[in-house]
Amino acid sequence: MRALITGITGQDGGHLAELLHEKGYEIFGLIRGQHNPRRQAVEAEFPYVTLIEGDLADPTSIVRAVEIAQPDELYNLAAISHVGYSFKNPTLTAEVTGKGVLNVLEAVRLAGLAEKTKVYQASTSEMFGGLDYNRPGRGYNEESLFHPRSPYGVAKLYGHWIAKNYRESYGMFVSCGILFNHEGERRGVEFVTRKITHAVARIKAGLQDHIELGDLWPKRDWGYAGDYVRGMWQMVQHGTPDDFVLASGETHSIEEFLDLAFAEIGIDDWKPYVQQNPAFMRPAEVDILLGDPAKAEGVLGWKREVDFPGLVKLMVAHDLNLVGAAG
Ligand code: NAP
Ligand code: F7E
Repeated sequence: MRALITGITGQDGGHLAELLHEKGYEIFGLIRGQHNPRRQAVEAEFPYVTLIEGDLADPTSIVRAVEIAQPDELYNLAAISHVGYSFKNPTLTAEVTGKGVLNVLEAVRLAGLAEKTKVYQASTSEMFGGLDYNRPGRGYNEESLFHPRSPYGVAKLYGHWIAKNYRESYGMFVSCGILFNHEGERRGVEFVTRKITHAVARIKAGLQDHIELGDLWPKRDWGYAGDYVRGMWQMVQHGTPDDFVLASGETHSIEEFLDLAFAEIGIDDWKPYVQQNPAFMRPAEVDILLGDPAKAEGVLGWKREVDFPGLVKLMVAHDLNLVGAAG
């Protein structure tokens, strides 16, 4: 089996490359930029991945990548994925995170692979927006209304609908995973969970004395990325293309994340170590996200293995090792 992963340098790209390698796939990864600073790290960690230069905003480069890879499965994970950044670069976000999906789907068609290549599209819980919390206590599912609250969420919603449109119009196998937040040791330090665990480790090591964050009350449905890429693969192996929510079914505030992360280094009261900085607040916030993964669990047999405390523990342990403060 041959797979093409866009977003190979990202968190999910790394976990998925590992999973597909274990399963014996020949893996191709799309990498952007003349001199991508993450290239060396990817080459070192995943020597079995063949890198192909291309940019989601450049349609011809995607056609070329698809022609080279001739993939049985294409996982479209590339995106401008940071919600805060998308407010500052909304046009670029629309081009890459939104229209980039169209470029991928068209590339598959233009390469004559519409019947062969199964496509996975990385949709997101940010499409729900948290305002229309219409299933209290149970969480959003595949039937819930969308109300995105950021340029990122709006761009992803375009990607989601164009993916469904190609499924319906051309009979292509295109499945959309509506994934709630998933984190882990590969998460970028610009996201709140990793920012916290990295800072906690550095505080333990005496390398910094506080952390600056934005709003602490928003709640997220956090899971472990390794569990979620397994769900992506299961969606693509399913007999028919469809949409699936992957979520933990629990929601926790950033304050709760701080409680557990600081407890790992023996600090019960984190307040003296946290300062609020408006620079990390967003023009519109998603207050609460909670997902209902019943369909994925029932139809695909998907099950997460890492729970919320386990996630915080593994991230802090990883970062303590990273900064040399373990033990
Ligand atoms: P990530 O770590 O931010 O990775 C994003 C990837 O996209 C990076 O490899 C980046 O490459 C690549 N990329 C950005 N712009 C590109 C462009 N113009 N052309 C080609 N590649 C480009 O994201 P992630 O957490 O792995 O998430 C994977 C996907 O799932 C994303 O689409 C994200 O929006 C979506 N998603 C994530 C979550 C989550 O909680 N993690 C939840 C729901 C959905 P560079 O190295 O070149 O920057
Ligand atoms: O923010 C708040 C922030 O940036 C989580 C992406 O993978 O998941 C991710 O999007 C919450 C928000 O993730 C800081 O305002 C407070 O309420 O870690 P985040 P996100 O926005 O939920 C979804 C599902 C995706 O699809 C996205 O691609 O934390 N927050 N203080 C902060 N957030 C950040 N980044 N930095 C802070 O200092």
